[in-house]
Amino acid sequence: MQRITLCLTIFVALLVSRCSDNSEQIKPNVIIIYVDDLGYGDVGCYGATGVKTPNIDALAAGGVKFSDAHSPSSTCTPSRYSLLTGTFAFRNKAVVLKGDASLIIEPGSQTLPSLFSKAGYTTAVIGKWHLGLGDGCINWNDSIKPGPREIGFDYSFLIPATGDRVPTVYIEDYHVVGLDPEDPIEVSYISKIGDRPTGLSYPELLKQPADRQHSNTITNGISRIGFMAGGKTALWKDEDFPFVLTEKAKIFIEKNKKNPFFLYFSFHDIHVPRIPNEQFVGSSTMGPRGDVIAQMDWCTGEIVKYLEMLNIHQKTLIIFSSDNGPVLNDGYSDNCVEMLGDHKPSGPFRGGKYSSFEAGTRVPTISYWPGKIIPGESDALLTQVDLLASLSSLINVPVEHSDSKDHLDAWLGLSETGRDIMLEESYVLGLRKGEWKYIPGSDKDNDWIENTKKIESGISPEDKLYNLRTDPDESVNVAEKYPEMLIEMKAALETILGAEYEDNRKAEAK
Ligand code: NG6
Ligand code: CA
Repeated sequence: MQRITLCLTIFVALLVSRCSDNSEQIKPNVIIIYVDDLGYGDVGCYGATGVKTPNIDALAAGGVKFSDAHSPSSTCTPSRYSLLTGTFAFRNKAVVLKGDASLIIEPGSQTLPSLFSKAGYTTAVIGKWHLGLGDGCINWNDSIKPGPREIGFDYSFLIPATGDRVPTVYIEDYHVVGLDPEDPIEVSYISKIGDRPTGLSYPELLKQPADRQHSNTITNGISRIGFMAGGKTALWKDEDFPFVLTEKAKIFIEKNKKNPFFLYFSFHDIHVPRIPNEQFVGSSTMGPRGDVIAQMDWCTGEIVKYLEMLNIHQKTLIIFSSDNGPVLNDGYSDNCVEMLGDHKPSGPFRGGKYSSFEAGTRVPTISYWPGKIIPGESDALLTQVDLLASLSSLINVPVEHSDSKDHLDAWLGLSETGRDIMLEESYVLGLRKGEWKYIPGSDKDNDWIENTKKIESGISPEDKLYNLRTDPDESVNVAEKYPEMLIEMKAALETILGAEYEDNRKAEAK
């Protein structure tokens, strides 16, 4: 009798586990934790020395840590465009947007959130947006649309563009949070409006000195790009970002703990202005830039702990990554250069944000799904452009897409085979094929990146070919030594770009 009971118990347990396996396989929650401007070497498990990131390190230890995973582009808007649409940014000429730009994703088009919706998920974006809002002329005091809701998100709580651009207010679904109708918001990226002081006229009011471009309207003691009037009761406090955004994420998770959800949790950190909450001031040896890394690590840990508390961590796939590589001085004087010490934001790679060298797009990337993903490391060549096809395959709404490819097995650490050929977008395009990297010659101006940002841009007239296996920091151009490989890479890039790209380029040059 005892034996029969035992066998029955095992049988039922197996059945339950298979059923739950199946349902989990089809509908795990998915959270993309998207950090802004986080470099390859900026977290502990990737070699950071000036700051500790125990929560991210724990994700890497319990998940798959990727060594060759890439953001689609070396700047924000193009990367986010590609992440959400699965389409290369050059196809839509996506560039870093002003804070009053229109939505650059076609309403109703196929996007990551719309695919999740199709699979029965509740979807949300919380944090930095920077993909434009409205369809021409935004009235910040009215219903702001089209926006995230029109491209598949059920809920949105946004920093509309970046922390350094006006308007410095949150937008929840269609409306500015806390707006007093008697004090309407006006925004201009052309000329000064309203009577708020600017950084140029009142530098003594600033928490951090700024360059000319970041010296327009001051809000919360920080001068921004662009001018803004009104909206006094709605202004954000930069120091509150970690708490406000994490709280909104927790509320969304709690509300949806019983249904499958997709959360695109997009941090302001570690973009400029880097204004850590007092709780994190001094938590690194690198000043504000290190402190906001610690802050961002804390936010990551809060989400993981919350999933565990709700006991849904084993039903949740987390993908942690960044939208582009690192930058030090990006407009504000926050001592990031002086206090860097031996910390290497780009890790062993060359370049950084804005650059076509590897550090422009090669970013810390971790997949974490306790009980499902077997912890380990992977050298698979991956790009976030593929998350559209890969995650849609995970939730069983597979798509055929010309740019986004299904590499789900690699993203889950089940295979080391990622991309054969991979595009890296920046001010010029780069191409990877296995250990080879090609950067076409270009006559574009590189002065702004090289001299103002002090980042090696990768832009120069000659074609460049590197072998990353023997030369990971792209220091020896072997284009002349391997002419056949150069021809092969050129042809591969032309195939991706297509005739239309070349026609546009010629038309622009005229
Ligand atoms: C640049 C800003 C920079 C940053 C960047 C966008 C300068 C002089 N200004 O125009 O501070 O806001 O846009 O960064 O570089 S991103 O991460 O959103 O792409
Ligand atoms: Ca960025």
